[in-house]
Amino acid sequence: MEFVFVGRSNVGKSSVIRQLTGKRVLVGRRPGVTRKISRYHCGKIDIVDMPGFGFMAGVSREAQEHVKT
Ligand SMILES: Nc1nc2c(ncn2[C@@H]2O[C@H](COP(=O)(O)OP(=O)(O)O)[C@@H](O)[C@H]2O)c(=O)[nH]1
Ligand SMILES: [Mg+2]
Repeated sequence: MEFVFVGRSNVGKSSVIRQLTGKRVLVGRRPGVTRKISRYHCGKIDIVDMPGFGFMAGVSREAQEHVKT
């Protein structure tokens, strides 16, 4: 089974995944910390962390377009 966390940037997706899994999930105060799809194996469940939709601080326009794609 797979749970995919999607939503706007900086709303706490990665923080929730960190709490749920106890793994070292990268979280940050600025939007745009999660830029790649990350998969965390938890027994029979896979939790997937996605980059957020919307503004990313300090990320080039080109890189933002890449994330969106
Ligand atoms: N006040 C408050 N801040 C939170 C909460 N959850 C996460 N944050 C903070 O929101 C910021 C963004 O969190 P992050 O998990 O990286 O968001 P993501 O971009 O959706 O993955 C970080 O500074 C977190 O510490 C919460 O429940 N309450
Ligand atoms: Mg994140």
